[in-house]
Amino acid sequence: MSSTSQVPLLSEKHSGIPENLLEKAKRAKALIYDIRTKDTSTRQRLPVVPQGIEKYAFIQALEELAQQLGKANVEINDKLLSVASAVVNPSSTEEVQKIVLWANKYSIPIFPISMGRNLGYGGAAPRVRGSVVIDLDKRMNKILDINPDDYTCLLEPGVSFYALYEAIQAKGFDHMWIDVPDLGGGSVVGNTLDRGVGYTPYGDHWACHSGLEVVLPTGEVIRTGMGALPGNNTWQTFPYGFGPYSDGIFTQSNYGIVTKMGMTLMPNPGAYESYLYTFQKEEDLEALIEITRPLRIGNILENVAQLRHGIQTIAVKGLPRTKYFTGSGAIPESVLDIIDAEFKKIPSARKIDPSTLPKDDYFFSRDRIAAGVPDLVELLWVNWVPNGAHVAFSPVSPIRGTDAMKLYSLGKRRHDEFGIDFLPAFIVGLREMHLIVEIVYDKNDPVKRKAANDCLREMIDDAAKLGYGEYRTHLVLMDQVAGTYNWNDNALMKFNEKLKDALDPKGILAPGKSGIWPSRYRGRGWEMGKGSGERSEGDGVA
Ligand code: EUG
Repeated sequence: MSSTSQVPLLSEKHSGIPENLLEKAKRAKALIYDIRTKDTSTRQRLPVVPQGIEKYAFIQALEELAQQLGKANVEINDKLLSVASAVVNPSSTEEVQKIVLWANKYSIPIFPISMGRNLGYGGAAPRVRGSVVIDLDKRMNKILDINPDDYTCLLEPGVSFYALYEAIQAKGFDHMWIDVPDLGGGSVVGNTLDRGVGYTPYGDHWACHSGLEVVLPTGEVIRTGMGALPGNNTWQTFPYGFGPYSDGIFTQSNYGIVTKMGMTLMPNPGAYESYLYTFQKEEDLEALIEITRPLRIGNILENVAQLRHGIQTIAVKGLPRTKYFTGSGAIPESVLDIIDAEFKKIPSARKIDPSTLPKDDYFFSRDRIAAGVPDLVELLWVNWVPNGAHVAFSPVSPIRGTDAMKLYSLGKRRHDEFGIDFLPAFIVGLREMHLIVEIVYDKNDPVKRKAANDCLREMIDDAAKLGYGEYRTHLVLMDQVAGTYNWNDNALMKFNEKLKDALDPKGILAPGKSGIWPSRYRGRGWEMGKGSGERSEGDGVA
């Protein structure tokens, strides 16, 4: 089979990629396969049955669901995702309701995904083994509305950034921009609900949404904001409606399944310019951040700025570290000196003239992303090592030099301790920045895998001691991260659990997501943290 046939086009499939990115996608894929050391596609496993239900009763329950939704839409999972027992593909909000009612009847954990990409924080796997994945993208991928006067749209979960961009172009609405994250293949709804970020002035996706339709864990359907008023025409233009603003509890949570979301679109500014500056010395980071803060808060820099480390800048070319360094342990400064020497031809910071850059320089990808044009280059740094996988450390701080230095040296120290290359980038929002540190490791090497996990767990605790917390995280780290948000004797988690118990008394929806466990799982050792290793399950359910 050619690699082309494995990369579906957007014209063929809702989850495919735009034609103009095909060559890039093929190259990205080839680079990964190039340095893969073992074929992992042949592993076969029987479905894993969730704790708390007999295998036979479980299979019977799945058959009942297949009768309701059609056999083709309920797939028992005997391969690929070994954590999920089955995948269900609903076509409508009503079918999502049916699945939720079914899960309540049999106390079966369900785990909704939008497109299941989540390449930044871990993919489509559920937290609890044996969960039934509700895959919302296969049959719920409609763009329900694009409004060229209000600059809004209404989306189902299976609409990717690629698809939204192409639909706006196809309608000739070039007076509107969308905002895209680093990788355009993900779901707009999924990314927004995970509070993801992009790089135009509309980069805070959650702040730019307006209106949700949600299936609650007990099967009722609500519309938030103006959506609760029948016959309204303001669902996508006024996000708040009347009364308590409930939208927030459906982000990074397990309180409901969002089946529709409104999103605001940005007016095309007509002209824009991307800047690339280079800086030679790590010690200059503090001053650089101090300079960035007033520029950003004052909106002189009108969008999210990225400050990337030299190694990440090399790594995003997609070639392995062995091209540059063949020793073990972290890459030494002397290797970076090659780049450093290049930069040092200039006395201080230097503004790069884009016309002097090669046509395929990453700058141009960033330039497109800054203008809301989706791309896919960012993840190429996973090729830094063979069978590359990654975990991210994503603490938030104010845009201050001292905070930048504290987080930077904390990360550097732990990376050196574990012999891992340090690939940090500061993503500067409006009044805050996320430090994103990507640990790239060989997923087939248990020693490297453990080092990555241990390093991350240490950094999370180190950061919390200094008052920094993560804005987003992976399934295995959710309990630990949630545990750092423990002010006033864990008052916030107690509140979250109270909401969970009220909204989801059977505890069926995404148990453990964001560290929120339903009552039937609590006190049975389901939490993961330092010392739990790769064990993800507790001792049964009530
Ligand atoms: C990036 C990556 C993230 C994120 C925000 C930005 C960009 C990396 C892995 O997560 O949350 C350069």
